Amino acid sequence: KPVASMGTEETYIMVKPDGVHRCLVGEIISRFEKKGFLLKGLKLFQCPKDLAQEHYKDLKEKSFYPSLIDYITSGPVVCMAWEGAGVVASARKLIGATNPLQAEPGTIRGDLAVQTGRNVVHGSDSPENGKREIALWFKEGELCQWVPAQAPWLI
Ligand code: FUP
Repeated sequence: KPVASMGTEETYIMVKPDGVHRCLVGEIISRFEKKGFLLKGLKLFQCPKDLAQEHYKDLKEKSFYPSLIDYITSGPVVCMAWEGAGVVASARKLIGATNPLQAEPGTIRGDLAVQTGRNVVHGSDSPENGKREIALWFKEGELCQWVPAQAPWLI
């Protein structure tokens, strides 16, 4: 079937190494599934240093940048591409504030994390960055263009 979802938005979501280590992968994936977004790509992946640097290049001048790169490359991450109307902003709401102590209860970080430097999950901050990050973390053959036959209303 052709890509009926073409034109809707995509975001890059990543369970960071602390989330994988703490066995929160299923819990985090579940939040996006239950919300009703469409999963387009998913893999467990040990991030090389150069990819981490490219992903976070806008933060290069920050004091926490070296420790951020060490953290993201410290163990496997779970890379995901999710699609849906308004998925970028909605996923950021589901994720909550960067500092987990300021994140609202009910959000992923609000419920599951305490430290900014260990905030369990990443979500793209704009549709442009969603596209950029999905292209950065996935090869073309790793993404599925599909429409769930039973639930086309999801997208
Ligand atoms: P977010 O978009 O919520 O992931 O936040 P940012 O893009 O501002 O920051 C990216 C990552 O840098 C955060 F997830 C954690 C790390 N960070 C720090 O370690 N210290 C800070 O003061 C800010 C961000």
